[in-house]
Amino acid sequence: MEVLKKKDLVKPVQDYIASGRPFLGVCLGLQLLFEGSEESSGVEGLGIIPGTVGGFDPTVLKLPVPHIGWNTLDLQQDSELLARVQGQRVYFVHSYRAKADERNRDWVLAQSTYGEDFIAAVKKGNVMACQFHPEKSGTVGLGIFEAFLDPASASASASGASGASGGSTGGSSHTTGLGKRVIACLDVRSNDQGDLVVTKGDQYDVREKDDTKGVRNLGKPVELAGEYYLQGADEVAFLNITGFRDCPLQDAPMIDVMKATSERVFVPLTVGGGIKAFTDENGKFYSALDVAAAYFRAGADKVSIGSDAVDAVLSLRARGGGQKTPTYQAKALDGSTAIEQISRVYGKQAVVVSIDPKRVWVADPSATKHQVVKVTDGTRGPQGEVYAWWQCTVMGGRETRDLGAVELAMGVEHLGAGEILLNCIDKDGQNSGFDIDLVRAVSDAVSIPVIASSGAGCPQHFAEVFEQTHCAAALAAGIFHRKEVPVMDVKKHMNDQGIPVRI
Ligand code: 1PR
Repeated sequence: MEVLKKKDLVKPVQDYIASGRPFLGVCLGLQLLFEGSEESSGVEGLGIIPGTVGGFDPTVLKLPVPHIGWNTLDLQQDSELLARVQGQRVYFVHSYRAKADERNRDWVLAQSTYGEDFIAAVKKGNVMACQFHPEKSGTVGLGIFEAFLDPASASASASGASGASGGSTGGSSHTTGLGKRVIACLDVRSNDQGDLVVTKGDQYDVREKDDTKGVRNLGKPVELAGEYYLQGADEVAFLNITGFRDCPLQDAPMIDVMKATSERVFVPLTVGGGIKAFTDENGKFYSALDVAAAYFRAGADKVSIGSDAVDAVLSLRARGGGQKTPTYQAKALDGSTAIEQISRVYGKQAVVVSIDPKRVWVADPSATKHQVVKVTDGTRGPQGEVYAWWQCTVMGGRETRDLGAVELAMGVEHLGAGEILLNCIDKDGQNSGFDIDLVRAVSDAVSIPVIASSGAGCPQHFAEVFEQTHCAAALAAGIFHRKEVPVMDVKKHMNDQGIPVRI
């Protein structure tokens, strides 16, 4: 609303809608149609639909917030717009939602459920809007835009629609509600010849065993992203693994990768590596928000912050003390961190924090100030230890910090991060399964979604991590790059196990 007001667009938009010409709002484009939102109290919306937008409350829902991922729709009216969506999942990413009531019920085109029912789409006359993102919902979503542009052809094709979704094989899922996500990850860096390549490490070491061959080269980023999209990946993540030492806005190959990818991949894209403030050699300062904004303009949906998040939480703790189980609630936020700045402007759902922890064994929980877990996966430390904590690292595992992964996760949630990408250096590239104890410890400690990462070697590993922890998504790299298992086979296995998933 601030931008619409600044550009004198409030009245023109209201007049356009009143004229009866076709209007399609997406996400905030739906929320703006209401009278206001708890997200910015006192700010008037466009006032087209009666009611106020409220927030999902994780303490009431007992679910992570933001609501991120692929969910099913419950259609309340017949419409060409959503005719082809029946039975398919579409992509949502939001912390605020509008609810149906007696004043706005005639507007409700579809509802969805996330611990409670909320409005997923509205329609009255020629005014339509979706809370979900058609542009990120694969071919199902693109079909919604086609239906908006050409309603007649949409109703004709709907009657014979097979309902195939973007990158799916058209198989049917027997579950409803939010699906667990499967994310394909591309670790990207320049090889010794200076070409940007997808690489993959073993415990973060990306060089071939025979070092004369240099950095492992597994393909081209844009092509591989396109392949995983067609295989049914729910999201694609790019991590510029040497981003911490480059200036991402100067020599900007990752920006070009995002632009090219977003023209052919219609699921959410995350980019990480080097999301931090920097000063170039001419002394010009760029804030982390400038860097993130360049990536969002290039087509990224989320940015992932690694090393800078560790520093941010260490300084938060320095301001408020470093107790064993941190409760950050009382500590003032000063707006100085990248997480706070980016989430204020783009919303917390756009800020992922990537954690790169290493397991540290301890003989006894009293031997460390960090939050310790009794390990259940049968592994033991070198002296037979059964207790461990996971130490945060920075710069791709090159340096450690005196901070545990659970403490970091709680700290970044407090700073305003919307999601956690939880890697594990010990498990990376090992194909022995996710570190279930780590994923459980972190996903139980926060109320934002956690993406389990590192170690996937077969479809059963994905089912295991979803069955044994509260993680919202699982990410893998090597298993897909080595072409051992296509993404859709993982998802079919999950579906066979009764895990909700988009297939
Ligand atoms: O610190 O903000 O510049 O961000 C750097 C980013 O680059 C971080 O997200 C960090 O995780 C990542 N990164 C840095 N070095 C490496 C490396 O591998 N040498 N990659 C690296 C991290 C981990 C996962 C990997 C999973 C799954 N890669 O993303 O894809 O472990 O692998 P698997 O399925 O093959 O086991 P900053």
